[in-house]
Amino acid sequence: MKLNALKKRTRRYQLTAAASAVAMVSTALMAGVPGAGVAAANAASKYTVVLIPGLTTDPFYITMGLGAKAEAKKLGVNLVWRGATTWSTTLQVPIVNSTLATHPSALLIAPTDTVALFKPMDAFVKDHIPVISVDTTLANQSILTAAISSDNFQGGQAAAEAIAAAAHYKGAVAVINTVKGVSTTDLRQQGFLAQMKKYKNMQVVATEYDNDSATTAESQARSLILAHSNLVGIFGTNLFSAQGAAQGVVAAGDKGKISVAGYDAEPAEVKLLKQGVINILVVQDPAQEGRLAVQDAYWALTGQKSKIKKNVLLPNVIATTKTANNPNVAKFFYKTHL
Ligand code: T6T
Repeated sequence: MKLNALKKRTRRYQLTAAASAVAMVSTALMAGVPGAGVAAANAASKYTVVLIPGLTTDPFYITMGLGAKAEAKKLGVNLVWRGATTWSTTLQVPIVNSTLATHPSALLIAPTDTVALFKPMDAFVKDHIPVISVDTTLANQSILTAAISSDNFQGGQAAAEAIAAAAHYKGAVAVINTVKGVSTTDLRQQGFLAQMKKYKNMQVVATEYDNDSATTAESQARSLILAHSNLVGIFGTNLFSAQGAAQGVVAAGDKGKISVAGYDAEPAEVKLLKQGVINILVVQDPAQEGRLAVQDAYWALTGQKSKIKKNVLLPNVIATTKTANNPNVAKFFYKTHL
């Protein structure tokens, strides 16, 4: 399926009662580092599922790992967690390749590039190992057993609407994105730009790429503020971009003047949201993504493929400065430890 077709999908996930045929055994879940071997699988379980996140140090993926771990425990499969500590295709590809050498039962992965990861992931499929993308995905999804993500296009639209409303639908805005060629953040940007087009008195004056670094995003925000005196808002398309954008606004002394719409919800972002520096956070449900990915792998391995939904887009949760303390919102905020 084409990547942009994702945004048209509105199918919501369904949790089906987990199959109980396999006895519950303990789960192996370990923080991985580049070059480290796959964690020892529990010999008692028949299945070992490897989860390779975009990066292991990001609370979004840590929260995903927690959901996956809980589901693996429930289903009695071993879960191995390994990946690079920074967002890097150059680092992720060899990790994927070395994981294949261990012949896991299934691969769950957030590919760091829509194209570059196709071949390494396809090598699993050629080896009859099911592959499920979780969070990010490939441009060519034909090889995937399933693709689980959030509604990223809608999230970008929600961010645009929040900034526009705060500025009374007038003024200049900018996007601070991570890296080109990432399915999730590309779609968020597309959603944001599409929504902004609807406001005739608003202009998008810049789109920056921070390479997933909050420090870079902060200096980009400061430069944008200096360069555009009519700037009314910045959209940071992920955790690091949003955090950096907000810190840039504070450093420029423009809190309250320039609104920030961000993505995700790790502690520093939540603090900035409560302080009113960030106006809105588009919060995802990574724990649920992790649970669903493990469940799909289990179904693929146990002859229950008909239960798998090929494309799942989870709805976002919108957190604002006003709702940040609401327990129904706060329960979605991300965890920082596996
Ligand atoms: O926003 C998430 C994730 O959805 C995206 O694909 C990459 O960035 C995050 O991990 C947050 O840092």
